[in-house]
Amino acid sequence: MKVLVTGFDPFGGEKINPSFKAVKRLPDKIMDTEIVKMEIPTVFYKSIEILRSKMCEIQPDIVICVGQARGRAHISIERVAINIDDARIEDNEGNKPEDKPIFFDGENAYFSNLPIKEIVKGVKSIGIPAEISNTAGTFVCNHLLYGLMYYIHKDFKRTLGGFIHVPYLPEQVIDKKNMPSMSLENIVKALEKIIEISIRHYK
Ligand code: PCA
Repeated sequence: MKVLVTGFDPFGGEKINPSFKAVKRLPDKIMDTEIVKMEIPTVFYKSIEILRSKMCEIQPDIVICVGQARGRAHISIERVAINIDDARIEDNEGNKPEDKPIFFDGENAYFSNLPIKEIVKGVKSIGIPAEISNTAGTFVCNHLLYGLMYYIHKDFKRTLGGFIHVPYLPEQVIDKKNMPSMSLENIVKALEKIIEISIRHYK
């Protein structure tokens, strides 16, 4: 069994992105299962293409993508991705699509097929705030989750996939007023728990 876990590079003027910082720190094996880690550029379409080619190469059983969510205090387990790009800021290659469908032949929305409620319970049980989120936004994170679930429906029917949004790290909010953050240690612990629950659910 193999789990692919991705994080994004920094974007929107930030110097770091907690998502890949945390993914990088994950162990190489969890419950005897290989964990493959990968950084994905915060760029529309390129992100999906890179993820898809990695999935073709390693044929993972579970894919968990992770991204930074400004303003959120909890680890959020995304329920759904919608077929729309509507960017508030430019991505890392200057693209700023507005009200554009991601795939013309795709559904309006796809649900994550991870056990999202079990995951929320499990993360809370280790003392870390977690919640279900019913929107991954309309920027590159929603875009990547949409692409992941689109390809799971088309070509990787046995694969479990989902998306986790994580808060800023404390060092990112030093000069931001009333902005929530979470320690890297807790984010890594939460991701380990999420992977463990997903592996157990798959088996
Ligand atoms: N967060 C952005 C894209 C990359 C990331 O880490 C988002 O929420 O769309």
